[in-house]
Amino acid sequence: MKIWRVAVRTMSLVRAVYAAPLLLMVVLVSPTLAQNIVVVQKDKMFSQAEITLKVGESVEFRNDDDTAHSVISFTPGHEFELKLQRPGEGQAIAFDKPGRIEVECDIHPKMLLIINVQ
Ligand SMILES: [Cu+2]
Repeated sequence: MKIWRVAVRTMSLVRAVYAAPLLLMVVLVSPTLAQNIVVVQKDKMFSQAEITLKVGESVEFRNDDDTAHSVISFTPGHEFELKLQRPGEGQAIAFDKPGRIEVECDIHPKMLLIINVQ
């Protein structure tokens, strides 16, 4: 019985020794992973009017509406267009240079989102 207990204790120690570097790796790697800010399209509006992110971070657009939306920017130097998003669809886009970007939906002209990339 005593041998069994020692074996169990040893196994726990082995597990802890292996788990510690893994845990440390997760802690060290996490800050370098780009953050994903979520913007929802609902009731023909973006969920936020303005967001701020760092260079390299991305925004995920999720259509929780009952109608399709586009996601498009005509801001000089920051032009982009995501494919038409039907209800339930989502897409992410990363921003790799600083700026103030106006994002619109060309189906619903009142939809506007300002993205500040720092
Ligand atoms: Cu729209």
